[in-house]
Amino acid sequence: MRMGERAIGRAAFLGVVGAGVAGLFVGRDVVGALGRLVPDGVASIVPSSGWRIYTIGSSMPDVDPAAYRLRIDGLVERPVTYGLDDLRGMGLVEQVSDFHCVTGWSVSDVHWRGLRFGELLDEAKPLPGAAWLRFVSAEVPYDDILTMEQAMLPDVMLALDMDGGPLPRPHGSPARVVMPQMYGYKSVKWVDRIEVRRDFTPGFWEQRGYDSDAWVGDSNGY
Ligand SMILES: Nc1nc2c(c(=O)[nH]1)N[C@H]1C(S)=C(S)[C@@H](COP(=O)(O)O)O[C@H]1N2
Ligand SMILES: [Mo]
Repeated sequence: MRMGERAIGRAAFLGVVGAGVAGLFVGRDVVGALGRLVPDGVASIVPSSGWRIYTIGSSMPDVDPAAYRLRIDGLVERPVTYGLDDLRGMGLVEQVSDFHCVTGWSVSDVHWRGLRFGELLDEAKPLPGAAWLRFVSAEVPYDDILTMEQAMLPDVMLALDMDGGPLPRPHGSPARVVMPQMYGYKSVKWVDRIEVRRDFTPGFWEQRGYDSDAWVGDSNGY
């Protein structure tokens, strides 16, 4: 039963990714893609570091940092919208953590700077019953969801910076979730909306057979 679910899940993941025109840039293609898409300084660092760049579309979102708005709404006292300057004016924290994709690759010691969700939700004030945070990507229809408790764990953040510079576009500029305790599909890139919810709703990969509780080493994608 579990094996069957796992096989279906992995097949679905690979099938959908493979079907995309540019769903996955791997190996040497990463060099070309990043070389085109990120500043030289970053491109020289990223290709050797083991990252695979994922997107579900044929091109990744190109978000103008000046026009970027993050909306926090749903089960909150006060829906709020923040620009990048607003976010950078909050209490940014730094961390070093490992990143694991369910397909089997990992990157160690990634340096992130960003916001803890406690700080980020402070002004919006989640209402009683708020139990889930759904992260909506500018890359429609990618989304994923964490329980409020999971989102408050140490080392979970909305990252704005990575390895000493602003988040590169392929990694989700200008803001992405980082949830190191779970597989990478929980770490939504190009986040432009956080919906505070009472109830669970399955994320993009969860609709395709993956666990919502995607603990590294202990979920159906392992
Ligand atoms: N919007 C969006 N976020 C996403 C994905 C995606 O395809 N689209 N892929 C996820 C998966 S499966 C992984 S492993 C990580 C990969 O992060 P990277 O592309 O920065 O290497 O992003 C996650 N977040
Ligand atoms: Mo992944």
